[in-house]
Amino acid sequence: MPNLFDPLQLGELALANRIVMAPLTRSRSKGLVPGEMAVDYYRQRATAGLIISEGAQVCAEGQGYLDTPGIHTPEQIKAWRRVTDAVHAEGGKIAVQLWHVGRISHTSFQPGGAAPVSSTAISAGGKTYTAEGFVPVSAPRALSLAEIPGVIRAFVRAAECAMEAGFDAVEVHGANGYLLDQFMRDSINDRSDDYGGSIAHRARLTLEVMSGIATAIGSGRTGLRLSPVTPVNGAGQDSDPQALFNHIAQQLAPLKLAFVHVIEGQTGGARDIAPFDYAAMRQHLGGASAWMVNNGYTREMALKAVAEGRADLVAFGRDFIANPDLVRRLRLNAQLNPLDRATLYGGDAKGYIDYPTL
Ligand code: 8OZ
Repeated sequence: MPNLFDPLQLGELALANRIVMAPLTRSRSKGLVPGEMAVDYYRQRATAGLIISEGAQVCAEGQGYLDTPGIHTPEQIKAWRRVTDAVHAEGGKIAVQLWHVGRISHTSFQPGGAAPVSSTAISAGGKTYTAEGFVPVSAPRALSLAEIPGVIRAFVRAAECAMEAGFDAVEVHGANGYLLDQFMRDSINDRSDDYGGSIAHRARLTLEVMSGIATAIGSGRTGLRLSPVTPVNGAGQDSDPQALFNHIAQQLAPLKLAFVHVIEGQTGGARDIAPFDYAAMRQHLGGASAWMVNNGYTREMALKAVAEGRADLVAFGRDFIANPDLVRRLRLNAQLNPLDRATLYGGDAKGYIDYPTL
């Protein structure tokens, strides 16, 4: 029987176990560059089978929150190299999450104070955190057809920057109502060109990004995160998420990505927010990629999901923030440190690199 604590060959990566540190925004990157504390933070968590970094914007337009790191400038590559070297020195593996927020942004983050870009000109509603505190997200501008190749190029270039920075892999952020999700869902995408309308058209940008990256850096170092039914960030619900994500899985199969990472239910919330058959979606992948699951997994749930073959890997978010030695604690069935929510975003070492190990 497969075991959560056993090694796994994930595409090109030999992982020590199947426990993944989920991508987690921490908003501590002053000047949009990961700092000295980030080196310690990730090093402390290097016993994860795989670390997936916090979302890193693939271009300036991809930023939507204060102090999130980028992965598109020489300075950012250099800073991330310190992080990947530290994780590798501990024997760990680390992927960077490639992020474009689309309309979940504010003009104060955008080059020239321009409107954020999206599939649509309709606002997501809700707020984002800026230098001035929480403010409503800005009204977006719909990308023109001619601009779409530039978005794909930004993702591919960022993946190349990630390889230069020493990352073992990349995870494309296709979840949680950000840019790629803004194209996939008909609850957001109101286009009438080749990137809107039918399921095939709405899936197209995500699939072109994945294909472009797999060609550039190798499919065995490429993964994708999806969240078929989360309503966060004004995403609502697609009219037929099962058909949409079955199609995406089927189209991904020939790419043979290292992994597909699925958030089950509402991100950070109810696992049963809406009906969705994840096993059916996985079947459309036809075993082409490892299947990574996430959202509120306990030790018991994770052990069972892997043993029963329902998942190849399990990603833990909040537990990894509060427990740098989470893998050891899960092995020993030891108690977990509680999460301090007040120190999740921004701030200093407190709640970042001072959680105790056993
Ligand atoms: C929390 C705060 C800001 C961003 C996501 C990247 O939900 C995020 C995020 C989470 O995927």
